[in-house]
Amino acid sequence: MKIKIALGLGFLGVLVALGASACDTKDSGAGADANGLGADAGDATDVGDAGDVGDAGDAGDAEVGGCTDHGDCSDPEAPVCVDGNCAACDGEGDGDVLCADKDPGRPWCEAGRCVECTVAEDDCSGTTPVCDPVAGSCRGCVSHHECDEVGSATGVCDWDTGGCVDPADMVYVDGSATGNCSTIGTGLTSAPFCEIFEALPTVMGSATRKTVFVTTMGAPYISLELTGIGVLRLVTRTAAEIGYSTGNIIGIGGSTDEILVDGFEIHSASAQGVSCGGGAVTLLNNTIRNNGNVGVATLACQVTLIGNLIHSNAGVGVTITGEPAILENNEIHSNGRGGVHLYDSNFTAINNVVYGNGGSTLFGGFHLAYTPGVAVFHSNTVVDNFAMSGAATGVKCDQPHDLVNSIVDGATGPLLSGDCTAYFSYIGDESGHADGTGNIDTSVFPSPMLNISHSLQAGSPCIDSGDPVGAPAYDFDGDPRDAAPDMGAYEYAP
Ligand SMILES: [Ca+2]
Repeated sequence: MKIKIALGLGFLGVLVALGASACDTKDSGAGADANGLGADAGDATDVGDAGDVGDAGDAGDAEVGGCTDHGDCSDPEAPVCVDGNCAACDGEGDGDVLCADKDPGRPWCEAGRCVECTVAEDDCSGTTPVCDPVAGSCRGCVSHHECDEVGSATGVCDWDTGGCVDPADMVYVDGSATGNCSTIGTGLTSAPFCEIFEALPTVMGSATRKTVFVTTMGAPYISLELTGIGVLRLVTRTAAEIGYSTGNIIGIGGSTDEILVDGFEIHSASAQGVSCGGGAVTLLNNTIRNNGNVGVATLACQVTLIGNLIHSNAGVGVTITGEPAILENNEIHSNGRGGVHLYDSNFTAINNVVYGNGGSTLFGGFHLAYTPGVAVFHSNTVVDNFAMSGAATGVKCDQPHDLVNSIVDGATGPLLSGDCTAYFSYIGDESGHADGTGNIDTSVFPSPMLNISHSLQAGSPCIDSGDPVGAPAYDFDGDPRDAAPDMGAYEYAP
């Protein structure tokens, strides 16, 4: 109520009309109030109620409009009908009883609103275990930490369902010197396996996705061949390392494999960090670095990359060929042969920060080598990449591609080449591409004004200059974007 009161009499007037309109519609029985907010202004009874509404500004009085039952009260801040007025549920009587009477699905009174759940009541479960305090409703988890908060026994969020993983679907690996692991362990926390490969036979062929949870990695790991495992979730919350392979570190290749790898540091292979030749792979929140060839290389494998740091690989950071790819919120930098190569693949690339990639190479940041289908390039920041003379340091478009709400900049160019068209973007030079609508004129604004992290400085021309249509709800950091989204991966926060 405080917020609405602060908005002043004009807004209260709207609330009055809303209450009166609902009441009149119900009374008439015809549902014929087609005129909306102003239609009932002449109703003397409702105007009389408006006097009560004016009192809402007084401390402790939350009544905001006439009603005959709870169903007349559509404002979530005044959801129940008390003494003929819609009111907050915590004013008079037992608020929980009032709310349950109105809607058994929202039976709790919390801060004046009727809600499905409260954090204190711990009444969310299953695939919606988290009570969202803003919405007052149960939702799926979005982090492992949230599973801790709701008292999950495993502390692992199931990204497929939104639920926290059931203990029965966990297989533990703990190779710490002080641990109690065994090569013939059971995978329970009381008898974990020492190494990942020892745990794999217990999950192979499972109809449901089992979780192999790594607390501490044992002996220095060489490589992990996961082809033919089936559905598997491989998780660590301690950034356990997998590295030093003489080939690829993680290999996936079975057409029915669905492998999710979450939270690891995957590094120092002589070949690829992660290689997938079939099925599907999801990489979440991993660091993939310093491998001798490509960081993530896939062929005919469905790929989802979210929240990864992919850097300092000798080859390209990410090479995807032939199957749909989703790349969101990744930081991809300092890879020797370029940042991201998408070849003959439908793709969605959103909120990625791509910098310092390439050298004497055919491209720097992105190479979009693709037959048009689904192609979304939105809200990416691609800066300070390198390429051979005449090649695009930013984005190379082999076919027509739209770059939207993005920043492409750098000291060497051309920044774009081929058939790129920019919309609502900052492109640091005017050559090598077509201009759609909404772009920033770089002769007027010679710099996008980025911090070292590539977020936006105060006063950047990219602030509030993106297209709201199709903009992602969140930015690189997971912070919500406002109604006037910024160009690039970051939404500016003062
Ligand atoms: Ca903004």
